[in-house]
Amino acid sequence: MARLDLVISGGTVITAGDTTRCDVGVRDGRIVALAENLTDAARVVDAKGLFVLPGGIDSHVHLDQPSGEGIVMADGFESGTRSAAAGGTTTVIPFALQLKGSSLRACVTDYHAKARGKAHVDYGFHLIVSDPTPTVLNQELPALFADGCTSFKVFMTYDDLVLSDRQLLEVFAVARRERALVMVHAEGYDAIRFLSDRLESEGKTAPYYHAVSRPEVVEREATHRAISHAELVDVPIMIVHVSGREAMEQIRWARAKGLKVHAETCPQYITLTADDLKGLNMDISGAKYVCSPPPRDTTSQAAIWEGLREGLFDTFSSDHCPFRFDDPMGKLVPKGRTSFRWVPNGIPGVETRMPILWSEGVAKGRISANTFVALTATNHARMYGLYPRKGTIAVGSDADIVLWDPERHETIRQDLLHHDCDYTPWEGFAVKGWPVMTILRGKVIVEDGRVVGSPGDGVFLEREVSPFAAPM
Ligand code: DUC
Ligand code: ZN
Ligand code: ZN
Repeated sequence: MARLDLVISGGTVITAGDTTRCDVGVRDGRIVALAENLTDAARVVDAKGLFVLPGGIDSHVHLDQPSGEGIVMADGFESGTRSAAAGGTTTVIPFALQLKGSSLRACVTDYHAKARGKAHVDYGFHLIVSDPTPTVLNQELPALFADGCTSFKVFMTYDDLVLSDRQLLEVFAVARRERALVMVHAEGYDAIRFLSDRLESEGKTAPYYHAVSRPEVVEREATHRAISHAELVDVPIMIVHVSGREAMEQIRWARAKGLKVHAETCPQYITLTADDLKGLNMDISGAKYVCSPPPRDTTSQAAIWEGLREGLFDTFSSDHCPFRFDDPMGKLVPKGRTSFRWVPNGIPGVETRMPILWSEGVAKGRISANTFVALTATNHARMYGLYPRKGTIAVGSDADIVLWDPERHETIRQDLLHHDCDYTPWEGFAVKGWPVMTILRGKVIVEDGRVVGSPGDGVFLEREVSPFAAPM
């Protein structure tokens, strides 16, 4: 065999299906050998005592996304993917958002320009459809799917994004016809508006009331409605960022009827609660935890674990949606606006996603290491048309690998992280298990917490049609 570029030697290779002691041989950015005693390589990395995992895939992150007047997202492609790489993630799929009144194609062109030459890890784009005009539905979406953006998200809430039931049905029908995978943000617009108005009129304006304005029933109702629309049109859907039992019950019910409903959850729903939004005595610091759906309570966390164990959840994503805290363009409620309603929704988490799931899941005996790999990498690749190029360790796959030290203790702190956000919701959170090396297509890009790769190492991924999209 010709000389290898890289050998990862002496580690334990973990995939979604297997755990094997073997070396990994890499040439030209791909895995070319899984065998014992590989030695003839330009570089040999000693992985004794470490786990060798597929690089993480985070299929739900927001980078450099327009976020409303006067508000700026903390991370663009450079800092967001730097943070991803440091956390063991080698592929991200952020969202190219259509601004109402704009062409979706133009938004995607802009988004390519934002990403080009900046990314430390590979990336694809989901689309966000906010204005489903006939041109968007019949020309732009089909053309963008053909260009490798094979999934899109729709919202059932937010003034700038919400689609009516009629519009949801129309975009679902296009997804069926074109074989795109639809992701749904399931929270009901009118119920949130009603509750928010009532809370404000009672003077309940602190960040905590964000959680009160979006109770589980609001998520449950929208989840049921999305499922019913998908049933009418006969199209599979993915319910993203599921926060607790109520929405899960709708998903179980749908699956029992034979409907193709997929589900994602996130670190916030196994580690945070609505009480975190109270901050210090109901002050603005609670805004650091404002995200949607909001974190619930410890009973919901237990329900989410049940779902992670039983396979209800296909993917575990960060929903990294970073806004700086001490910044008038971030979480600090913009001038003259006085309630939770104006706090931008979202928290940073692309770097802490894998350590949190490993520590709370694998180290605490709740899930196996193989399930961890499925939830953080393999299922994302399968769901979004990247498998087997990404998401596994197999001959022929891209050599996207993270070396994982299962014994390493860390305390998550802002100064450890690589994002451009100015806080982490997990400040002081102790974890066991940490990524010690990240490799992208055979190139070491993070070593012992130091980012040694460069912006531009990551490339755009044209994704295949999802095998979970509507059948031909
Ligand atoms: N939905 C997301 O997916 N991310 C952040 C905010 C939101 O509402
Ligand atoms: Zn959402
Ligand atoms: Zn999101």
